[in-house]
Amino acid sequence: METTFVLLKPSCVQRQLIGEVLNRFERRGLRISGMKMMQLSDEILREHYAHLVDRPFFPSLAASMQASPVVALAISGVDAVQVVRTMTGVTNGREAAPGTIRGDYSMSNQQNIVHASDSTSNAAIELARFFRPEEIFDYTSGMQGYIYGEGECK
Ligand code: IDP
Ligand code: MG
Repeated sequence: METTFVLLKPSCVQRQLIGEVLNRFERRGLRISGMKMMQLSDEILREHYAHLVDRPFFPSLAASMQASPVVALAISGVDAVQVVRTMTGVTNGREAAPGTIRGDYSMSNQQNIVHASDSTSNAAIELARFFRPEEIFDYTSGMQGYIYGEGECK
């Protein structure tokens, strides 16, 4: 089992798509192991998007991420990082494949509904940035035996 970090961006919250996007993760068989609504500070945004702070679009990106509260999620499953990244689709919603979250709900390179960790090491860093340890819950889904085959769920 692996846990990844997802942020439902203001483009998701404002468009009232929280339930719809959560439903996709749950229906896939992923487990929600942490969830909270929060308003992003300048400080956490600069850390989270440290690779983009020097880009000309950063002020606009920061404003879009602070336009409303966001929902931070810890999502668990076998290979959860890669599975969730694939479900998310490429950055630009106009180029994202239909069937992905961005490909189904976004027309934008910036207002692209979700953030998802891009590696297991970044997932660990991002989970620690947004959640205290006691806010992430390790429990077993009652449906686990029907979500994974025998021996598959390590
Ligand atoms: P990712 O979200 O697909 O991992 P990153 O390159 O890490 O993509 O960029 C983080 C976020 O920054 C994107 O999801 C998007 O909201 C925003 N972003 C990336 N490139 C641009 C751009 O060229 N213009 C405006 N916003 C951008
Ligand atoms: Mg990224």
